[in-house]
Amino acid sequence: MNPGTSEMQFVSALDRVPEMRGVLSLFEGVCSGAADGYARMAGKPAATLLHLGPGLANALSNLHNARKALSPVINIVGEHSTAHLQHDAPLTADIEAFARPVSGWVRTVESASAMGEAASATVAAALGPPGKVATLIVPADFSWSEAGEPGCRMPRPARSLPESEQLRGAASALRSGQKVGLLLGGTALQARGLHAAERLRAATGARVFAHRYAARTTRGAGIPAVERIPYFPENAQALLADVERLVLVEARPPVSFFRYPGLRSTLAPENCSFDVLASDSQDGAGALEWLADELGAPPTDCVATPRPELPRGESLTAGTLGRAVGALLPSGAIVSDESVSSAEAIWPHLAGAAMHDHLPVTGGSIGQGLPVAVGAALACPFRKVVALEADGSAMYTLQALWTMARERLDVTVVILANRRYRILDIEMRRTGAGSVGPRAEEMIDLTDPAPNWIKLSQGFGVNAVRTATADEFIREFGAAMLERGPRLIEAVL
Ligand SMILES: Cc1ncc(C[n+]2csc(CCOP(=O)(O)OP(=O)(O)O)c2C)c(N)n1
Repeated sequence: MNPGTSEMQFVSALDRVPEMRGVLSLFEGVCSGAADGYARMAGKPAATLLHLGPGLANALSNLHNARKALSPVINIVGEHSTAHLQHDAPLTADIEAFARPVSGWVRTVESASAMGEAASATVAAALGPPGKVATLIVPADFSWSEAGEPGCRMPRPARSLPESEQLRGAASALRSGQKVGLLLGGTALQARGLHAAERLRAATGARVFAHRYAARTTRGAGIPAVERIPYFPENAQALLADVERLVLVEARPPVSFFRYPGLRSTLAPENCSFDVLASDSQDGAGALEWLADELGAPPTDCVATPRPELPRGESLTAGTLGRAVGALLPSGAIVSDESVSSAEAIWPHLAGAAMHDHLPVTGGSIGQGLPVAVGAALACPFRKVVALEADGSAMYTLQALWTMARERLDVTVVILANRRYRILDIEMRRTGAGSVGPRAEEMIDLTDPAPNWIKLSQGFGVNAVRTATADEFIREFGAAMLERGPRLIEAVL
């Protein structure tokens, strides 16, 4: 939360309602990203408390990411007192208009007596399925007026299995003799769905792909590996080139992040047909299990990807860093991944790591990784959280470090310090925008001055070290995995 005058009753109530844990963030984009991270790991919503239109506006970017993640998130946004709105006071804004594009549900409470029912309705809207961003706008005077009864407790609805027509359609796709791929997204990318998909792969030869921007993927030892759709469309189209039929499991037909001159947006071959096994509100894992049983696919032994070798004596690159993280990550870790241009070099090495959950940026809006790490650590206090953070992206919401220190969260932040918006070098070439002259270079370069991550981190109360070789990184990251509490490791790439 990041409260203001119109939310004072709410803040005061924290001392009378011990069931509600208030966590202060120093920027609203941290609140919204943390609520997303919490939802991805806990499977139930956290709430943000935001101050009027401007507070909500600061939270929008990570609410956009939360919407793409299908995370259940509740925003409680204070509004001026009803009698004050007519005066267009400084903080007056059209809060509903700010909320609508990122919210699946918006409501301004109509009266003090409606507060309880409105709160319950907000929780129900957020839960879905699929999860939604649900925004409740609360005029200040309703918080100081006599209210009605508290709302009812809202049950978490179970996802239902798809209709039998959908299930049978997918079964006939897998029996068709065509080259079939399964594209998994949403909740299907956790252990149950992945094991069922592996049975289908082993029994039918179908390939198993992971939607790139799904909220949470379980990976590592004991979890069947899947092929993740690559970032660049040429690579993605090459991976999918042989697929004749794609069975969608809580996923949509895949598209590239951007369109480039001379390339198409869609990633599956143009003549590929699609079968929807489960929509994003249905039980994809249950549907995969049904399908595996229907096709008589026996249980499989999971072929383990070997743990990567420690890159001793090597230089520090995204690849060697990925190997070190893959080798040293403890079982049950949570990886918040905002590694941007380093992602492709790191990703394969984490397949051989101990079992962990991987949380990517879901909506392309950078500044998400540190807040998501905060939320994941709040949801899972006994699991190690590692944030792999490109240095440019980390700057957007670095106030998250202060919340990590304040709440003593068990988060290790790894700053991938290439001191550049490196992906933009690549995109400049790919879009055919032209060469990078000295003025353009200034829009991509982060060396003049280079942000001092050690001082920034220490300034927020998080211990920090700089590492410039693979050996130094192995030492510091290894130590961080054995101790609890927040710390930051700058990896100079
Ligand atoms: C909110 C937002 N602003 C701007 C961008 C455009 N953008 C994409 S990546 C990037 C910089 C990436 O730099 P960094 O995080 O250091 O990663 P690197 O490319 O160096 O790996 C920018 C500015 C974006 N995606 N989202």
